[in-house]
Amino acid sequence: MDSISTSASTLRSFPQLLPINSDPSPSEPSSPRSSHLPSSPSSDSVSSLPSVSSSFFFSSAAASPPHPHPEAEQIAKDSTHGLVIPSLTLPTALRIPTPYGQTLGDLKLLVLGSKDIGKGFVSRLLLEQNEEVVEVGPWEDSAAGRVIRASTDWLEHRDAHGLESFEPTRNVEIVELPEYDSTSNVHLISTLKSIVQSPFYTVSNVLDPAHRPSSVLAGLVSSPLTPLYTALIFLSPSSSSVLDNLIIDALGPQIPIIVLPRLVDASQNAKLSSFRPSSIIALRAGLFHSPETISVLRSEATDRFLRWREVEKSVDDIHMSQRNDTSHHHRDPDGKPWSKAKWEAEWLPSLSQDVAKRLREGTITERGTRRLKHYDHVRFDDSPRICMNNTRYDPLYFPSLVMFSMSLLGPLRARMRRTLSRIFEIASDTHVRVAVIGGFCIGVGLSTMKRLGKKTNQWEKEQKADDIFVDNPQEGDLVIPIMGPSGAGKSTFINILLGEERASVGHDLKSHTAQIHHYIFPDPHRRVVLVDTPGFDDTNIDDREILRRIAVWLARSYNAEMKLAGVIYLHEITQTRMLGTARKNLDLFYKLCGPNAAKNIVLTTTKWDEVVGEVGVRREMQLREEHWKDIIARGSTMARFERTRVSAQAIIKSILAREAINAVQIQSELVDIDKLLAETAAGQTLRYSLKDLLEVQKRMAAQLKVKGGEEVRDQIIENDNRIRALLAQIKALDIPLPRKFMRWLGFVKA
Ligand SMILES: Nc1nc2c(ncn2[C@@H]2O[C@H](COP(=O)(O)OP(=O)(O)O)[C@@H](O)[C@H]2O)c(=O)[nH]1
Ligand SMILES: [Mg+2]
Repeated sequence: MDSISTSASTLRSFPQLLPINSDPSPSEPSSPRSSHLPSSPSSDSVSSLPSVSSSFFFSSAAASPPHPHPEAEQIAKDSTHGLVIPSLTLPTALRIPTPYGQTLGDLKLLVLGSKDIGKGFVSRLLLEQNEEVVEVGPWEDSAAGRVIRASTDWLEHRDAHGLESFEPTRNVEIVELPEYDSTSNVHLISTLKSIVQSPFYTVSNVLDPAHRPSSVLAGLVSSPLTPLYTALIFLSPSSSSVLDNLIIDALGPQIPIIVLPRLVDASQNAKLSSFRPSSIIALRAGLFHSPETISVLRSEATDRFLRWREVEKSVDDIHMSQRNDTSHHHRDPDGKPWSKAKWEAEWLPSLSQDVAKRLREGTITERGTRRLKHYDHVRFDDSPRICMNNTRYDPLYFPSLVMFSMSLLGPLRARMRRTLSRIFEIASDTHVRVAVIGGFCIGVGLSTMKRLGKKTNQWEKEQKADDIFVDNPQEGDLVIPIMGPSGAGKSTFINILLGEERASVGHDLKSHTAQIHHYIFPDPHRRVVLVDTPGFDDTNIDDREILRRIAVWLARSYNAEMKLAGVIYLHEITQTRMLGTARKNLDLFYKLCGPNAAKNIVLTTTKWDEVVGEVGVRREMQLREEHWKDIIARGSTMARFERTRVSAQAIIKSILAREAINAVQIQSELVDIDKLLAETAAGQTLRYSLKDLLEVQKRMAAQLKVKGGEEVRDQIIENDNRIRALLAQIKALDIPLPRKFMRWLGFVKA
């Protein structure tokens, strides 16, 4: 019913709209996507029409009214039918496309919402009374869900007799995905994933697998005719459920998600599109009136696709190497044999998490088979196709058992909810109510008495006696943390800025910077506190402890209402690639700061005196366009520290000119939400990266043991020590089970 009323009301709202040709497979147009539509006639009289438009009357497709009988339709398709007398087939005039509509390109939207949320209104609001839309097709069923296609332009078409006709471009596609409810389970997510990923295979099959992500590739894939879905519009209920969050978690890395109404929970924001309209009207304005918004969405979709492609490629590589350990034919683009160890070092810690996850999923489509499987699809059928979900459901297969158990979680929770509501029913008895209220009051009284002493936040329990902090923190103080890998030049930056050797430089055994030291920068208006932080991967102190020190320092300063003027991130321009340590530091830095702090971040390159010629400039460009791209797009700036006081002062000056912020992500996570350190985004990222490292060390241990002999004995011992240290850190970053349970029940914010 919904579909009928939508089409009907759409038609009503377009008085000039042409009757819709319901033929689902219009013949491929021969002309390019440009329209030379003559000005729309204002009256139906033949004499008032411009001469060129006489061809309208001879067209058989879009410009003719629907034919009541199938036979008639058959005749209509025959071009000789165009020879009927014009006045008898006078059509309504075509709507004139707007210049923007003509250049919009393909817009493919997925709409997802839980049961009862009424998804139909989104497509109605997007298409109705939209001046860019010149034609709306009927609702159709597809494998992905109900689809409606609309056009913002016409295609000029010339048949064998040289007669023109105009066909709708049908370049806007809105797919209503199947609705779900709280009893839906993991199958839903894998189905959604395969829908979102179906065009990924189409694109990936036509690309050279050896070609790594580059700006040229990104530019091509994000063109206006890209087959990728532009965005997923997620209609979330007022209180988002665990399943809603799971969906955002799973699909956020695959497609730009736009949540309506805008999500209140800021912790999910990093996974969403940067286009966050406040209403459907704002969404429509962004999609149909703003070329910038569309290009942002397309490039976000492309980034996600390219990342997916990297993960798939690595998974394939691992499979190839497992199948054929002495792989002669498998070589990396430089012609050297592929080395797993090199690959691991290169992708630690970020990408390898995704690869490891994909390997665990067990749904690998290996390179050879995937080619074969999708070849015919690419060659003969360019329409998106859902990839079959390969998950195995052998009841004795361990992942199946896990999946099965997970599918029970929804009903289990529903059951608990029912039990609780039955308890409430019993409580409606007066006597029981009096007793319950009495008990409740006593409980509240006791806990208030306990809390009256002092409420201790989780982060306060992480403090240690030898932590150093500002003596008398004040509300007006401005903090500038300086972060980056060890040896990036943080201490040198501070010394040169202050004009004296205050911070100890280089690596003495005590690793001076491992403690967090602060220095006051002279400023007449307020106190500016520079914070010298240790980098992750300090030789003497483990990463968890470094995270603890930075996190506690920042939480204390936020708690004391000190503000953040900005954050300086230092990176050596001498680094040839963003590998291992550099990558880990950058990932953790992003998670510590969160996307909302981007405008106050200065990404600074150091050691320019150590690079020659154009090398530094080229690397700087690569940082801007690749590794720092997202954060720069959110407002971060780049600077060079040239080991001079002037260049250091310029950086501080540019930070002090910005509006200070109250808190970066980890500060609000610890102080406002009262999370455990292990629950923060940075804590979780560190845990993942430590686990990946553990895998590498374990594999190394196995290799050393196979090798055997006296000479590797010391190495084995050292390796075992490293494994033990990693296990201890990972354990310290585990979220305790009772706390997990409370989070699951929603008593503690996840
Ligand atoms: N050539 C050169 N060396 C630098 C520069 N900045 C720092 N260094 C050296 O890099 C090493 C590490 O510097 P340090 O400030 O301790 O780095 P931190 O670990 O980030 O505090 C020291 O030996 C510094 O002398 C620079 O701009 N150019
Ligand atoms: Mg230092």
